[in-house]
Amino acid sequence: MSVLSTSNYPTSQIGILGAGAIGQLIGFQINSQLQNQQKMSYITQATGLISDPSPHLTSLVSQTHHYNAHVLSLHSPEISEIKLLIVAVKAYQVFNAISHLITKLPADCHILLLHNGLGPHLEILPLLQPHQGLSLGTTSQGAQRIDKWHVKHTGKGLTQIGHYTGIAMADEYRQLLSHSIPDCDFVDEIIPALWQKLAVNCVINPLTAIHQCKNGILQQSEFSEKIQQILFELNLVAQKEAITLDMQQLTQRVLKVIQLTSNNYSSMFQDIQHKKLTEIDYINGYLLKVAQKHGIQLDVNQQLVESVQLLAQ
Ligand code: KPL
Repeated sequence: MSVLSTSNYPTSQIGILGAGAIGQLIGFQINSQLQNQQKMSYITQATGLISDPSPHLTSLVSQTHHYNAHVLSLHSPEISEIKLLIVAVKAYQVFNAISHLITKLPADCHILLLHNGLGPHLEILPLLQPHQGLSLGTTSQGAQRIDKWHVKHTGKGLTQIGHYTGIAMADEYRQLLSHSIPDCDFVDEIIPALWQKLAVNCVINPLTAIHQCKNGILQQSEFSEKIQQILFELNLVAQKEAITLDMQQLTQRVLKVIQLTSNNYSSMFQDIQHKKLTEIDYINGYLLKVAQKHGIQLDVNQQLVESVQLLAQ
């Protein structure tokens, strides 16, 4: 992997909103690409005095790496210098977080949303300043938070990023992200790529949460029909949105992710276990919302949403 010179990429100009497992993994990956001991900036909703953390990451080969980071609050003056904001909060937090931050960011700050599910890109459109650039992305890298500033990288995965609206991401940041995140592709058509990831989450997340199981259990034959039904309904809606999905490839992709992450507990399973809000409204719930717009009823996905909402009560 090549190392880029730091002069063009001051990390102080890159902010990561949300210091969860994926936010810290990406922060570490960007930081490792830079040559000198610059600090990553994590923006959190915390108030009051925040001391700089000493984050560390345990790699796939169990090596622990320490790196430098700042924590900025929403009121830190440094926010006005951020040129690339990577948003790695949960889908249901995106709108609120961006609405608090948007007027403090420079007008040319490019925003990259990186979360499970779909929908927040539409919610934040009215908040964007004229021409402000927005990219969307998805990653299937695995990461687990061991404690507040210690994250374990638990699985390799593909990261896809693409332009959505406004001014395109500056080349220097595209290059930085492609060089620092393993298996990171910039794609021309990000929305179909996000629908494919949506399909993965529409299957794995609610089924593992409802059946309280690891992802791998979904390989059992009793789940095959349900998986097909979920994907069939998803494809009906995708077609109405003029998104072409190859059902055979999509099924293979979902089964492959189940196999590759067989030992993991999905984020929705974990959210339910930890009594946290789930992203169901932005996964199967997003599908229902788009289906309703087209006058389609989705019985199987509707039932999944209701079951997860019941569990979450
Ligand atoms: O993205 C995931 C999640 O848990 O949210 C998958 C790919 C299903 C891996 O667990």
